[in-house]
Amino acid sequence: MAQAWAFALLALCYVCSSINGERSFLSTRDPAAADDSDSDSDSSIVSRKYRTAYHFQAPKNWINDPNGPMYYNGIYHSFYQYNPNGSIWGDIIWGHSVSTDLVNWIAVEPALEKGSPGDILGCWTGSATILPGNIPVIIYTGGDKDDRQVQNVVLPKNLSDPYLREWIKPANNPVLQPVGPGFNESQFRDPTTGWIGPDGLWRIAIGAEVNGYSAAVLYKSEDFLNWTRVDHPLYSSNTTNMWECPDFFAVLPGNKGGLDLSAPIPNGAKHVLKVSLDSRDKYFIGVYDLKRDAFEPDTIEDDRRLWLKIDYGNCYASKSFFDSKNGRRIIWGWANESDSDADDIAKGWAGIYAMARTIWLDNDGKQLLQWPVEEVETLRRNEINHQGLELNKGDLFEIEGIDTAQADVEIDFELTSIDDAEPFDPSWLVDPEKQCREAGASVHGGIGPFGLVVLASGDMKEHTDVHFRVYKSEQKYMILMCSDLGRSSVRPGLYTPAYGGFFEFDLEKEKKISLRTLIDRSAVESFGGGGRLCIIARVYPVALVDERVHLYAFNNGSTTVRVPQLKAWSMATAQVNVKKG
Ligand code: DQQ
Repeated sequence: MAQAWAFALLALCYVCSSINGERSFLSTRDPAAADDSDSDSDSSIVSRKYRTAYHFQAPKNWINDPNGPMYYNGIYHSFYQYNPNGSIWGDIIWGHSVSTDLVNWIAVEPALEKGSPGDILGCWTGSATILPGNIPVIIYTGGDKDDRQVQNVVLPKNLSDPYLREWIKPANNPVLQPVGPGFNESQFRDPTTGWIGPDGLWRIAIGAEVNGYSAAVLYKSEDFLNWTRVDHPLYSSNTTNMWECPDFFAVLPGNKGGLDLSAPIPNGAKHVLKVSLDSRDKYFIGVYDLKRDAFEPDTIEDDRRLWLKIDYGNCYASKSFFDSKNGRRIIWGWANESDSDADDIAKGWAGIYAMARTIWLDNDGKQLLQWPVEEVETLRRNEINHQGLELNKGDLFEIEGIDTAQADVEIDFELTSIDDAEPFDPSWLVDPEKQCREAGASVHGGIGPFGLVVLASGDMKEHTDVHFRVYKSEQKYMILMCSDLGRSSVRPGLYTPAYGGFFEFDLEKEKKISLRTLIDRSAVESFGGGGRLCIIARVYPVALVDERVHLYAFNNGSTTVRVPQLKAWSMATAQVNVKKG
């Protein structure tokens, strides 16, 4: 079966791509080829078929950072940076949606509108905290008339409204100003959720540039209204630009349960500081020294390209919260469009969120793991199941019987031998995307590439490849995971990188490398190695609009890989902000 598909597609691809010794069934990256789209297809960017069916998005217009996510009295709240007037960034206020399951959302009135002295220029990113007495409070950044970044708070007008539709700005605003030696007034934003220290006082951290350093500056307060700056930051670094959207939380190694940062933290817990910079969300794992009231990473690399990332693809400004309903920590981040501003204006919308993910710490305490919240599985329909497949070098196996534009795929790969693993070069770690660009799905390797080809056109001119390669390092195996958009669309003018990252894998112990991919029209969100490495990508294949897209499992490495288990489902369309509450 697999062989048959390989031969059929081989034949097609010999026609559609140039062949040399290192090329096979998938045509290689060829930027010039991106210009050969037929012009009839150009207007297809406005097609509703590019709108995701179960990822979070606004009813229309532009969204960016997730803000103040929280679970309160039976309801999940998603606030979001929102432009009420168009589909590019501007006029930012807080959109607001509510949900009971993190999958289906009801759009309610915007929670925050700009216009008071502390937010005359806009209501930017912030966080929610539940105060004693079960009172939620939001602290957020506003731009004042002098273009300074200041922090404001708002409280719900009516606690008995289950959706908390209206929020009141107290007269105390702005509660925090960028004053103090070394502050850059226009680089002081994005306060975290508050946590209580051993002295019973609230703390928050705010992203700031101080004396040219990036810092998560620390403030204390008794009442969440009057704040004092602590004389040292929670953490700072001289290796980067300003950190946007800091997020600070606690996790227990190997424990999927989440922790509430304001509750007593159990022994053995670690702390995580996430910061957003260089278009990526990077994080440190370490300890929060209560005596010094400061965070200390376990390890710190001077080269920030080596810092761990929440997601190695198109994901930024993520924010987490403790879900007291299910005792887990949930994170979500913003996945911007990869088309042009003109495309977004034509579409009338821009921006989605990665699926809400449960986030926890690996057993060895060295990295975070993430997995889509289990509620997303309620959308699964008509399961298909294959067992015991064998993929030899050059095989493509078509996965049929589901809606391949809207699907959830779980596939395990088992290696038949590890003898052919090529040596790992540690210098690759600084630029895994380069590796993914150069070692695309069509380039044969020792072990790998193997993985999924998604959103492929019938003629294979368009395809997005999510795949692994296995390398042998001195003591361990290193896995390169790529999500290569180089041939994702024949439309011109799109951003089509090859995203990628490396993770360590104990192949002798674990035997299988798992891949889960959520395909949602213009979103491809992948979880490798049980959630060790996540990549969300935005793609716009013309085939999605004009024809039917295809889905394959493939292997293009010398070593045969077994697929002991492959399950896939069509995904139903969720009710995402379709009706007003
Ligand atoms: N987006 C917000 C800022 C934040 C940035 C403005 C990060 O508060 O720093 O929309 O994407």
